[in-house]
Amino acid sequence: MTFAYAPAPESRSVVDIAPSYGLFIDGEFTEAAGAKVFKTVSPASEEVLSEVAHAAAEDVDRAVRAARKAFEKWSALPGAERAKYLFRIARIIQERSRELAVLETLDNGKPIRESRDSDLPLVAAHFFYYAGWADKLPYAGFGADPRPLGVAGQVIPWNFPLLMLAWKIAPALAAGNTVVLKPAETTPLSALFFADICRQAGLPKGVVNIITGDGSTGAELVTHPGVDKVAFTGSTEVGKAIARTVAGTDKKLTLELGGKAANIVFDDAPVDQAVEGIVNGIFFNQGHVCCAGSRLLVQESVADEILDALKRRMSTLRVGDPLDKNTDIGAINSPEQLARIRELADAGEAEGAERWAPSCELPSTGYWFAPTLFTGVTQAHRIAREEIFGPVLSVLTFRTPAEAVEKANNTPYGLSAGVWTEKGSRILWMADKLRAGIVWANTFNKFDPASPFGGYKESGFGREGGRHGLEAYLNVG
Ligand code: TXE
Repeated sequence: MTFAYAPAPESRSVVDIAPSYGLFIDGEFTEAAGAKVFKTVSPASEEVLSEVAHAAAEDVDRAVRAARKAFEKWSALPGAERAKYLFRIARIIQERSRELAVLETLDNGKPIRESRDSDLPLVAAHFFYYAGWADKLPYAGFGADPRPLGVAGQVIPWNFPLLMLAWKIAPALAAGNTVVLKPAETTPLSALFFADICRQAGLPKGVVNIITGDGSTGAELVTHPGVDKVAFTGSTEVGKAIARTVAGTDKKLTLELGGKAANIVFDDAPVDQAVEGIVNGIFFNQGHVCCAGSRLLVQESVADEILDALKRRMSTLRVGDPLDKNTDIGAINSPEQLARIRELADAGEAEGAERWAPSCELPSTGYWFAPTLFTGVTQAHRIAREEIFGPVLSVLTFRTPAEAVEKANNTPYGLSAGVWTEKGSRILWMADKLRAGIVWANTFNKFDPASPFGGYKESGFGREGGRHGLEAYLNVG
């Protein structure tokens, strides 16, 4: 699939950020009850970008009621009519992609090259893809009369704010549900711009509602009795807490949680290609990626060669201004996340692993972490077991394919894995043995709206994307 992209954004002047934003409920921006607000900050400059309403419990209730009211008409529309709105939204996203890419980079800290070439095209692609499904539901193997679930309460994280929104909203609307979505507190802006896009597309009032706030707002949303389906992407800890509160209710639930993926390099892998895949696997989006290849498993016989090439490549990575088109690694999204990364990296050193980072000067304001490599890592080390969610790679070695599988699967997570080898039979064998929702072969971090994405074990359950992602918003039968 190819899309026409806007030319490279050069500065933040292409986006007009208002000094304050309200909640988007029933097609209108409104103040929060009690007028509580919070600030959203650029992680690269520490500048306050805007003040955003903090939803109170009564706002959550108002949003759920608006979604419930809108559900009657929205779910009764012919699928082809719902598709028209989704196509319109997709086209507006393309038209406004330059503005949205800059906005996302400002609020999140990710390099503009990534928001422009990866996030925004995928966001539009998801709306196009699910628009195509909306009028085919009765003929797609979901039974003669698949029905939407009702009101979806969706809580998303800060690492891919607009893309996670698209993953959640596009299938929900295509299936005939209405939505109340809460973006993360450090990256609320692109969801609020999306609210404006819904208005621009003429989407009926109440079909999409955006409520901003912290975890308490998220908790109020997922426990609200008027919510029929809960979809959450975030930490495993919060996901488990949500699963406990949803258990015993009639709500449907999908969870997309953490990961500790192995990127497995065999001795026959082309070195340059594998090194690019390793770099992309762990340094894309500063490593704030649930499916990041955060453990490198390299076959012992080529470990030195791969590590030498990897260090040379890491020395060329540019860390700094996310709006600069030449930047490879942008800002860490928040001081809290930076503290988490530092704590785990320090634990790696304290536990005896060897730390290496290229010499690079980090800006004096903002939140930054240099691309970092740990060798001499054992499976007992915290950096081999816990999700770091930052630009930190833990290197382990193996001798046989069976040992690689054993080490790759030795984690409570099971979201993704990568295999680098020229042997097709080995790829198939590994894909069968690896306990991961996605196994990439000779590539990494490849996404497509038609492919289901989701985890085994503590990485969550349910799938987003593809036909499976649609089914998660339907009563089938
Ligand atoms: O996550 P939280 P945080 C992992 C990653 C990271 C760690 C902590 O390892 O270091 O989690 O990140 C909302 N009920 N991932 O603290 O708290 C919250 O407001 C309902 C992996 O940011 O889970 C935000 O909108 N909602 C992950 C969203 O949940 C609640 C992406 C995520 O925040 C809530 C992000 C509650 N009780 C972090 N508490 C991935 N799978 O990609 C918070 N929230």
